[in-house]
Amino acid sequence: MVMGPAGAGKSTFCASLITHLQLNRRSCFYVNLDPAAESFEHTPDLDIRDLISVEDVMDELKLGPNGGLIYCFEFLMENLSFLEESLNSVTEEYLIIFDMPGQIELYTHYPVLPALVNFLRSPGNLDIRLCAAYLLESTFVVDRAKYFAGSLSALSSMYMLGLPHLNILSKMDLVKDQIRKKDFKKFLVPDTMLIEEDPQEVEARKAGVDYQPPVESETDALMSGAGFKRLNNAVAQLLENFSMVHYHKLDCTDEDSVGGILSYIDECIQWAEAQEPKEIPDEEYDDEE
Ligand SMILES: Nc1nc2c(ncn2[C@@H]2O[C@H](COP(=O)(O)OP(=O)(O)OP(=O)(O)O)[C@@H](O)[C@H]2O)c(=O)[nH]1
Ligand SMILES: [Mg+2]
Repeated sequence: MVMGPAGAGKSTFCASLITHLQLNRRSCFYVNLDPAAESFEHTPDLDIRDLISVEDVMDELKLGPNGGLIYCFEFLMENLSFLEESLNSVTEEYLIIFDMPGQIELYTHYPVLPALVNFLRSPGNLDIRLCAAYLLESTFVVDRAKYFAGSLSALSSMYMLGLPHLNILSKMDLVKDQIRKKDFKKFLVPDTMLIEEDPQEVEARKAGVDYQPPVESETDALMSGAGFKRLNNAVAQLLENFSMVHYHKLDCTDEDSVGGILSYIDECIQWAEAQEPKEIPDEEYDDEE
């Protein structure tokens, strides 16, 4: 189940994953659960828009995009046979890829996703071995506050869904020339130190030049005051105490990177263990003789 905030690269990752699976002769079943999606590189095998679309909901019920999305998910929960009819016949050989919407409330506090996950994985229903792939843009590391806010959203979705969970920093091609590999390593496990240090001061120290902090406006002064720092530290400490969020790197333009993430997913859902042993056709024995 590919999740994460708006524009994190979920649909692009789904497309790269499908291409990779096809090249490796593996079967996959692509489910679009974003009722506001517009276009796809690979046509979904099952599409929530065939049941309900945000556009229709917004027109008919006069809701905004977020309210419309929540309505669509509630409607899906009342019509689970839509999923059941198609997914029932998908065998264990298939990797089922759910492309999720980017509204963050789905992953932080709204109870509809845990209910959907329970339906998909419970043995009495579809009995799918699920794994969450939570994407966050790697460009967030440039702005520490964004990085920590994103990491908190990842933590809350881990906590809320209780699924095997992979956190992924996407779009690595955008940062790999800007941040050295060694410096990037620090962001793979959120660390309280990261919120305490001033990146410009660190750069200046490395270059051996004197650093003068910029003159602060009144708002800046408030945002860098002792109370604000303590609050930020407490948030960062929360992540460190739970010690649940660490990241894998993903560059969708690099096939090896997509393959690497797939191997983690396979491990989480124990894909290999679920495969039936394949019988070797008789002709192959004849060839060897
Ligand atoms: N450079 C680069 N751009 C990417 C990558 N992945 C996604 N993008 C771009 O980021 C933008 C958003 O990508 P999407 O895949 O639509 O993101 P999404 O998470 O599905 O977005 P929503 O469904 O709207 O929440 C698009 O312009 C993509 O081309 C990547 O690995 N590298
Ligand atoms: Mg998308």
